[in-house]
This record gives sequence, C-alpha cells and structure tokens, in this order.
Amino acid sequence: MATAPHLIAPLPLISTEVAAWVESVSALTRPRAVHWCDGSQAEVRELTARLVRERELHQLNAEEFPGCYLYRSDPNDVARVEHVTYVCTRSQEDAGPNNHWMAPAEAHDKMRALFSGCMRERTLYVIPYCMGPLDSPYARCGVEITDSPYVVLNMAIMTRSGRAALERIAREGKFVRGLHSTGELDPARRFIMHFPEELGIESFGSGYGGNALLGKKCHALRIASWQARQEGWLAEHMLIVGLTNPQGETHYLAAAFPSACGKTNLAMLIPPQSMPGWKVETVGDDIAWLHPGPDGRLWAVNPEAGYFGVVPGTNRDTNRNAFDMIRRDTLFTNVALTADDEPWWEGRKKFTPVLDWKGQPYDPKNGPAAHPNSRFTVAARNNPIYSPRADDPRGVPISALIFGGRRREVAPLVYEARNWQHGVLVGASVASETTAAAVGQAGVVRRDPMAMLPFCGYNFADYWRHWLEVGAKLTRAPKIYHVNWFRRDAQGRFLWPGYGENLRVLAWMLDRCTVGAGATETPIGSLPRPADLNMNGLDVTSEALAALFSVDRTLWRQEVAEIGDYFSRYGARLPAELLQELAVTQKLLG
Ligand code: SAT
Ligand code: MN
Repeated sequence: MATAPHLIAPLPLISTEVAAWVESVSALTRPRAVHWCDGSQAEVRELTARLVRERELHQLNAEEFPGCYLYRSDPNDVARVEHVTYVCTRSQEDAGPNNHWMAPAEAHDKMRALFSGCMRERTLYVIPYCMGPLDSPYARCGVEITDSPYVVLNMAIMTRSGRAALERIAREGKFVRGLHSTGELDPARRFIMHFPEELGIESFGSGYGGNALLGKKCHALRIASWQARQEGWLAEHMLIVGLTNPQGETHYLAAAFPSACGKTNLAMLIPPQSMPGWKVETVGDDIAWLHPGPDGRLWAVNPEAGYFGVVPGTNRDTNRNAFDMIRRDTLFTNVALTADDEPWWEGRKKFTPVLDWKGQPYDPKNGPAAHPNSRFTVAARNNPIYSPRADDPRGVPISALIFGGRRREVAPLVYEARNWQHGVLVGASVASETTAAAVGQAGVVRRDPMAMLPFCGYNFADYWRHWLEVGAKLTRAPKIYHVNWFRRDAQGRFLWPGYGENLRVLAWMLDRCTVGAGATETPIGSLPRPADLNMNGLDVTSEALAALFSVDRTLWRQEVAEIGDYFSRYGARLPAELLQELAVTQKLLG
C-alpha cells in the first residue's frame, strides 16, 4: 500500500489505532498530502491566509470586523440534508421509524465507492478533537478526516481539537471515526451515514454545517445518543444557561428547541431593563450531555467550544451580546456584503447589501440578501456572557428542563409537566414548524420529539424508555416545562415579544423550583396566571395575554388524538407509560 507523504510529522503520543485508520483512509482516498492538525493558532492563521489567497475566503472589513471572514458555500449546499442522512444499525428496528436506515454492509460499500480516490488532488486533514472539557470524565473524543479546509477552520473553533485531544485518545484508546469528503458537491452523490455500533460516521458530498462538521450533530447527538443509552446518560439538542436572581442564587436550565428556533438567543439572553438584578450566563447554545450525578441531580456539560449560529435577525436590539460577539474573529457563511466589505444580513439595521450570499449583485427580486440559514462560527469565549462553569469538568446541575417548538397556535406560552413521566410525554410530543436549517419546505408543522427528530441515533421508542429510566435514577429530578415563544394572532403577528422578555417565563420556572411560585392546574399541566409572572414594564395587550395563557380544550383534544396517532408508529416498543400519561391528559380534557 502506498502512503501519501506527510506534510508535517505525526504528533507525539499518537495511538496506533488512529495511525492505522489514517493509513487505510489515505490508501482509499489517495490524497496528495496528509496534514495532522495540531490545533495551534499558527496553523489556523496559515490555513486562513492560504484560503484568502485562493479566494475561498474573503476577508471582511478589518476595522469594523477584525479577524472576520466570509465563506460562500455552493448554492446547492446550504443546509442539513435529512433525506439522505442514515442510521446504519444491524437491525432496522434499532434505527426506528424516526431514521432512514440502510444495512451497514450496503452503506459501507456505497460509501467506499464514493470515497475511492476522491482526494486525489487534495490534502487529507486529520482533526483529533474532544467534545467536552478535556479533563472531564463526561467528554468523548473523535477524529475527523476531511478534505475540506473550511471544515478544519470550523472544527478548530467548534471543538477542543489538536494535540491535547490526540493525547487523550492515546490514553483512552476509544474514539469516534468520522470520515468526510466534499466530493463533487453533487446532491445526487451526497450521503451522511452513521454506524453507531462501530462508532463511525461517513459523510460525502456536502461541505455544510451539520453535514460536514462531524463533531456536532453526527457525533455529539446521533452517535453520542447511542453511547449515552448504553452508558446511562442523555445526549440532547439543548442549550444550557445559568440564571442568577437578584438574591444572588444561580440556577441552570437546559432547553431543547428545533434548529433555528432561537436557542443561541435564549442562551445569550439580555434581561429587560424592568428586571434589574438578574444575570444570565451561557454554558452552551446547542447541545447538552446530561448525566445523573451521585447527588441525585442531573448534571450538564456542553460538548462544544463554539457556536454555529443563525445570523439573520441578529442586531443590537434583538441580542446585543450576539451582535458584539460576532464583531471579531468570526467566520461568516453565506451572508451578504456591503460596499465597505462588511457582512450584511436581514435584520442588520445599518447599511445596505451590494452583493448577495451567492456573490451576485443584490436584487431583492432574487430573494433575501443573506441566506436564511446563513451562519456565524465563533469561539464560545468570544461571548461576553460566557459562563466560567462551561469549562468545569463536572458540568452544572440542572434545575429545569424546557422543551419548545415553533407553533402558531395550540401550545400556550408556558406550562409545567405534572412529573418526570408526564414531562417525557411533553417532550415526546413536541411539534414545530420546519425552518431553513434543513433542506425542504419551511413552515410545515411536524412532530419533533425533544427537538431530536433529525438527531436521535436510534429508535425513538427506546429513547423515550431511556428517558424514563434516567428519570428513575434522579432523586432530585429537574422540573420539566414546555414553552412556545411563537404564538400568533389571526393576522399572523407574534403575540409574545420574545428575546429578553423570555426571562419573565424563566424566572417563573425558577420560582416554581425554589419558593413555589403560583400556578393554576389545567389538563395539560400547570400554567402561570398572568399575575404569577413578573409583568413590570411588559408591553403586551390583555387579549394577547389571554391567548398566551389559555388552553383551548377543543384544539387540545385534537392535539391528543394526533399525538396518539404519531405514537402508534412506534408499535409495541413504545413505553406504555407514555400512553398512560396521554390517557390522563385526555381524561382531564373531558
Ligand atoms: O447545520 S447544523 O446542524 O450544524 C445547524 C442546525 O441545523 O442546528
Ligand atoms: Mn442545533
């Protein structure tokens, strides 16, 4: 077997498994060179400079946006591709009705043919990475092999990558193998395959986000959810945020929402002026690994080290923290450009775009200037309210778990589950309108249990059973809530202002968990009455409040029937507890 020349010598302390795997991949893909990423600043600087020279990256206005670059992806490669994302378990039942499935041998054959010789004129990059603090027992490592320098730059921001991760792998022996090539970016030759039983990922034909940054959705959710089930923890699509009340007590919440429903904004929330004394700190904005602790509480770590957030809508009024965060050392993908080389997006108040996200002269007739799924990649440490606890190897204790979706009607602003078991039902029945984060029509309501529909690496029925089992281990389980920031009136206007005002709802939850704030019992759970929430300075009409705090029994009876239909897809594997809880709700609805 011929081996490609190494551009730089392999790092010390490299495990033989990693070396052998890199060798076999390079024999298959035939790269021009192999580069082992050491994760240093110098490496990132050199690669960035090269990509600017090669016009792959565009340097943005260095005075206004120092250290910021624009990358334009192929116009047919701008979002996750759920229809060609597969979970390849030996038994189809293990993947479940929630996943596309292919037999492992067939998938490996298909991918081998695609990967064969695919890196001929390219460099193969080896990226050792660690998801979670390097010294945390909860962290898990992987190695991504890719031929995309853009992926290298993103992984350097999004994960703890390079030398230290490689050393941890050498000590532990175990790592997730992620093989990625952009191929020819041909949508017909694009597949994202997961082999949870082998801790392997193979991704071909896309260079974008969750299809290509394999540490993120592929590893930290699909593969990790499988590992978590075996090891007794949960890998969830959740932000983690710390709230300190005016009395100085800090509590941590974890919240699951589908992609592009405001997780980053909630994690970086700015308290409204009428709520002085509150402090918010971000632990994570997208993924939480949750472990039952020896004290009977649930502990959370954020496996990531950066944010891959939605750009449009970000401005000083909606989220000043996010706006300040992305003014330096940020990699922008698919935003528009102003005449002064500043990045521009819908919702950016100043200036106008001259070039759209495809690099064409901007013409509103061709749609938005920035792609609706345009993204920023930025180090978590750039966040002005980054929590120092984000690097704590023990994680943070969680007081409340929140599920939410984007729903015009039905779901009230907030309600509290009766108990853990009911909370699992509430999470399992989340529904949400689709967004631009995945290819397909936006705005269609679909069930998205725990906001994990595209990300759970195994059968949802087994996953809900696992949720029930984890809950049974917790003597101090968090309370579980459902929220909906996206209710609209008959004219389509949002009823709730959202953003910083969401703190009013979070504060009520914390008061429920501590001093026992007021609520009223309803068939779907406990709802605050408007008077139970801090309403100081809130500008919402009483009609809007009435709608936000009401449970329409007719709509909810229909909702319960739809949830029952949805669950029937899971057949005998569905935990009976969920049907029992659904029956309780149905009975209470009368
Ligand atoms: O493309 S990503 O999966 O990284 C972002 C998202 O869809 O949440
Ligand atoms: Mn996400």
